[in-house]
Amino acid sequence: MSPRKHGTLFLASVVATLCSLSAISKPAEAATLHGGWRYAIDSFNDATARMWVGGPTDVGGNRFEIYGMAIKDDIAANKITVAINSNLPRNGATVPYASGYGHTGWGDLFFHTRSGLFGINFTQSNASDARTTGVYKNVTAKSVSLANDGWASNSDYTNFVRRNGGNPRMGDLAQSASPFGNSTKNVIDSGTKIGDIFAGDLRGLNFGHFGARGSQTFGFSFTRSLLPTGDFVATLIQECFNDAIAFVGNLPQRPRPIQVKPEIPKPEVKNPDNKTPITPETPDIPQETIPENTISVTPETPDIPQETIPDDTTPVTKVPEPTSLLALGVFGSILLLKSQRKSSDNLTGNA
Ligand SMILES: [Ca+2]
Ligand SMILES: [Ca+2]
Ligand SMILES: [Ca+2]
Repeated sequence: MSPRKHGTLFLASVVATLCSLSAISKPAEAATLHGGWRYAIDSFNDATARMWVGGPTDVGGNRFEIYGMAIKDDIAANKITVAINSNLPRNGATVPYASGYGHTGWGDLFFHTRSGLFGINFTQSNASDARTTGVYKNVTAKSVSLANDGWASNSDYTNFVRRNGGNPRMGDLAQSASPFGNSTKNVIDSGTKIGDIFAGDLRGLNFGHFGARGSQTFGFSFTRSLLPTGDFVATLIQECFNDAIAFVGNLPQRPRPIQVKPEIPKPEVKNPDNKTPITPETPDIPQETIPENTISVTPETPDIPQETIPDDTTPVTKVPEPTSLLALGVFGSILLLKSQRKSSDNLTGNA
């Protein structure tokens, strides 16, 4: 692949003069959530750069300085957006080398995951062996550092920065904790392309909130489900190993939609052939029998008149039998007739 692949993919490159709405910057925190983006903030003084052709190497705040990386995980849209804030443009720069000038660009963005190494080539202007920009799986990495007037090892870089007053750091990780160890691996060597990248929507991004003020901010998106869920470390290292950043993150599993359904017993139907039991499909149940919520409601016990409930502890009140009632009625009538006749007799007597 040509080291210069100036293509049409000049995506969403914006200058890092994003309005810093919050005037007060919090101290840099690793992978901090702010406005829907998570940020890994790098050391602001750990980039090395040759000052002129054949000249000495400068440390801190130069054209290679990386300030931060932000990732927005949009689960609903199945999209991940990555943004970088640095002084190095997306397509790199032509810079002084030990002899003459050369083009030094970004390495590829790697995702170190439990399912192996993934790589994202987001610029055609680098020496990646990725044929086109995009997302790659089953990736191996290699170093192109020495070909870019860069460092032979992580420790060479680290020691030089320290000796010159810089604070070497790899974003969320100590410089010595690089997933690539002491190597300067920084681009894809081999892999299988599984998806494309597309223009990133960088709304809400605010590196200035963390004091990151690189002159260049750019970003890109890709389909979230191309990566495995779970913990990851993303690393981005320049071709020369002049600065590097790591982002320690986690991609949570997409939550399943919550289904509110009543529990319906599934009768087990035996297979007449005595083979594996067949679970029948849930039978259609008339709508009115399905309660609205999952909480099963025990129907209230209907009101029962107290007197109809026999109670062993209390004596049962004897109810007169119908024949006795009839006898009482007849006897009463006779008494009434007798008394009426008696009083009638009295009245007659008095008259
Ligand atoms: Ca830096
Ligand atoms: Ca190069
Ligand atoms: Ca760094």
